[in-house]
Amino acid sequence: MFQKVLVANRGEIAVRIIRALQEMGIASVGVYSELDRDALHVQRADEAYLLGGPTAAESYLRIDRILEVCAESGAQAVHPGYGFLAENAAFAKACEDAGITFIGPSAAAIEAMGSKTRARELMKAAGVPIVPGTTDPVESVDDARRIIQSDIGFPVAVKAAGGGGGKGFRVALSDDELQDAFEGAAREGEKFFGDSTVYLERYLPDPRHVEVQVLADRHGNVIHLGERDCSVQRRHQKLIEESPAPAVDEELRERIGRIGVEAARAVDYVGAGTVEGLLQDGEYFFLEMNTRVQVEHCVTEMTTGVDIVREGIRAAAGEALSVAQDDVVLRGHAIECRINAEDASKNFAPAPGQITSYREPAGPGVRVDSGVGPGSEITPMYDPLVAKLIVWDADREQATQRMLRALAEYEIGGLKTLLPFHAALLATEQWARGETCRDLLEDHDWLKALAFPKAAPATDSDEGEVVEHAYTVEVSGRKFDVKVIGPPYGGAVNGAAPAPAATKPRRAERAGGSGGGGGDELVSPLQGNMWKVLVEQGQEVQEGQLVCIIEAMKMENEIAAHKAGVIERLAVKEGEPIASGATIAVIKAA
Ligand code: MV4
Repeated sequence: MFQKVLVANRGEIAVRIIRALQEMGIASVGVYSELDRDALHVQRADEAYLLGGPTAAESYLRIDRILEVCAESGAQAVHPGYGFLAENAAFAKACEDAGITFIGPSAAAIEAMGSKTRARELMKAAGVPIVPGTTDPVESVDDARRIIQSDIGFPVAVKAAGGGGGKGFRVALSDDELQDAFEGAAREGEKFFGDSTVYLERYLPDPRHVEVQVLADRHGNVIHLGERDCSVQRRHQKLIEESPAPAVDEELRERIGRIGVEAARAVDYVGAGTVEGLLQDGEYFFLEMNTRVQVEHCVTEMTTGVDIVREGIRAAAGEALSVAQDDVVLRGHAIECRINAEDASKNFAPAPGQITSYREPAGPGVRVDSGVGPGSEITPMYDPLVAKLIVWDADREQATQRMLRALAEYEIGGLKTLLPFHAALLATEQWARGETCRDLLEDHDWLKALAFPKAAPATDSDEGEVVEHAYTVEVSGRKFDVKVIGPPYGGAVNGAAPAPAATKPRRAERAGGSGGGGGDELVSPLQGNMWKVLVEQGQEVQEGQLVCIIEAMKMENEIAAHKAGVIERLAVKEGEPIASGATIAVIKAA
């Protein structure tokens, strides 16, 4: 077994891996960017090294520097987590070449699954069912039209070969949408993956996203740990995951499990991996394989009791899996909610900022995997995941009740998060019936009802400032919670106050924190590239109307109008970089 492992990641997954290492008696080496000096994963690691500047390119994506830190620290292996370098075959290869064990599959397996056309070809050959369509790249719109006419029919999905997770995915319902879909998918493929190759699949109108967790070692053992349902997603970002899948019975579970195992065997997989697929009308199709540990691995850990991260480390070190397929027993039901720093009422706009007060839920069946604490800064530079809240209970209904209880217990001050969104969604009939909730996630009126309490109008000087103080008082032996709203006092607010969260300045929200303040200016809450501008100067817009989409960290972030009015000035152009805090538009009340 390794004595020392470098964790090439940040946030909750870095903390998760460090915890596994600690339990295994392995020393951990953390790495960080200039923005992450005070981050939790840095505090938790046994030792930590600066990688470089604030952007991912200057830090967590620097292969040369990470290998240098391995040499400097004496780490024998690297755990990549998810994102960043996790599915970078060149990194796996560079590790191999440097004599460092990459905790994951071979570079060849990463590469095979990285090309979606190659993966489809391999799976087809291995007898794994794929979504009907092409396994070869489609060269032109005319070729696509021919293939659709003879084999696939409309509607059709056009997907980028270098894609995955929905990037470079377009739908053409009929022939007149084909050219746009084809060119759109190719353009996105080029932009995000440097590869404009596309392929075609039959478009399934209402599938469920069902994936299966697999584990493999170097001794020929490949097992599966059952499936997860990740159908609650928006713009291809998963929001809620659960296991077992509501639409999967014992017979289908075995079939999906076998498909996962066969897919892994076909590429000589080693470690923890996930085979993603679509389930429609009892038919299951391979979609892609993620050659890494996934965000949602925790729900499977809860239902199987198997530590997936630990098994991945064992496998990389050449040890056999500690469980055989027959030992795997699924018990109860687990649900995971992704707690992102986003405002669901504003089209899931990013809401970075500093966490003031912070208290995690606890109690029976509750697990929190987070990378933050009080005072942590959620920067727009990295992904918006603050924490994952996972619960377990005997069945889906009770797990849902437990999740609602845990969400209510969770206190994250100073930041807008998806906590209220999850509480609202899990209370719906649609969720109770096990539906995919796709309509709700696009229902602007429903989402708008989740708006955070409006801040009082801005004041120019501190003179008119109004703050809210919460106190607990006892009157004749009975406890009352009172709120006093008025000018701030100069006394010690922190020391004697009930909790830091109780003192909440009621100033106007910082424009940067919400995508809009009390004024006319709509400012960018994050740094990125202007991907799409959907309004024109002089146009009238409604509050909450989509203004533009900013691409940052491979995520599309929708920016909505912070108020109704007329676009007096439009300060952005598609394709241009935009800084955090920069003006997008000036909207004057009509
Ligand atoms: C599809 C599809 C329909 N037909 N492929 C791909 C990435 C993943 N994020 C969702 N993907 C889909 N691929 C074909 N051929 C529909 C989706 C899809 C989806 C699937 C299940 C549950 C929710 C979904 C939300 C958006 C898109």
